[in-house]
Amino acid sequence: MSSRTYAERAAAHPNPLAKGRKKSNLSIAADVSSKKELLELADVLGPYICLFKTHIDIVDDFDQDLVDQLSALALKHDFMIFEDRKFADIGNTVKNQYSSGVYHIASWSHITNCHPLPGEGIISGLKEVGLPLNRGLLLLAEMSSAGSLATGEYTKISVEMARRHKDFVIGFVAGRRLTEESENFIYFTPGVGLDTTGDGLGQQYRTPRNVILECGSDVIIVGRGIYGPGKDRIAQAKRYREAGWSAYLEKIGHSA
Ligand code: S5P
Repeated sequence: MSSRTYAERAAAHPNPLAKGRKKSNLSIAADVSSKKELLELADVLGPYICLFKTHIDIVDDFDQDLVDQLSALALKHDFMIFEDRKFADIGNTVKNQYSSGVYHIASWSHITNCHPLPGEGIISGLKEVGLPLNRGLLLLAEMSSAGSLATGEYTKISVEMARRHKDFVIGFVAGRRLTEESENFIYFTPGVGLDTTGDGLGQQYRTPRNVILECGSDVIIVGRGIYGPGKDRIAQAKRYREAGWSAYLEKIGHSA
């Protein structure tokens, strides 16, 4: 089995965010609750990741200095920032949520995501804010949790919505590739773990190999598998990076 390389697909994508990668298809899901821990994760794991995913609203002591420092670390280690905001409201509301409030997400987060649930206006609203800033959007076409309603027709229509907004929608959060490679959408898959199959709250884990090689995704998103209780986070980040990257090399037909 052979696929096009990330570099070939990035070169063909109209959104500048799809370009420029290092040899990692690992995103950390940095779900920690203090500024100190978040910045520490970004600095310590920065060398091993292509993307740093945040839930900024779980940080107890958020301030502007946090995003200033995080942005500096993104430059230092060459990763992008993805605020996993999962917008889900009407266009006008998400526009305000994306640009304003406490977090001013659009001002620092290179990528964010939304549920297609409310219909296409959600993309149009976010685009009004994000496009002038060169931001990119991911649609949640599927979810990793048990019993997710984002399946079947919902997933199919999500893809159609993305196709109508290719200037802003750079890809999907999904469990598998849903489009031809020639369409150049990037796939980000959470629910990745090498040691467990679930978390008791509905999360379901699959391996990097399954996600990248068998299901055709591009980026693995890993949280607790890297920094969960008792884990050596650098050792785990290296392990997931290696597992994700060797699956990618196998997919494009190179030996690891
Ligand atoms: O379907 C999804 C979509 C997302 S973005 N399932 C998910 O788990 N996520 C996010 O990925 C979730 O919010 C969390 O930040 C991360 C998974 O974390 P882990 O600790 O289970 O690896």
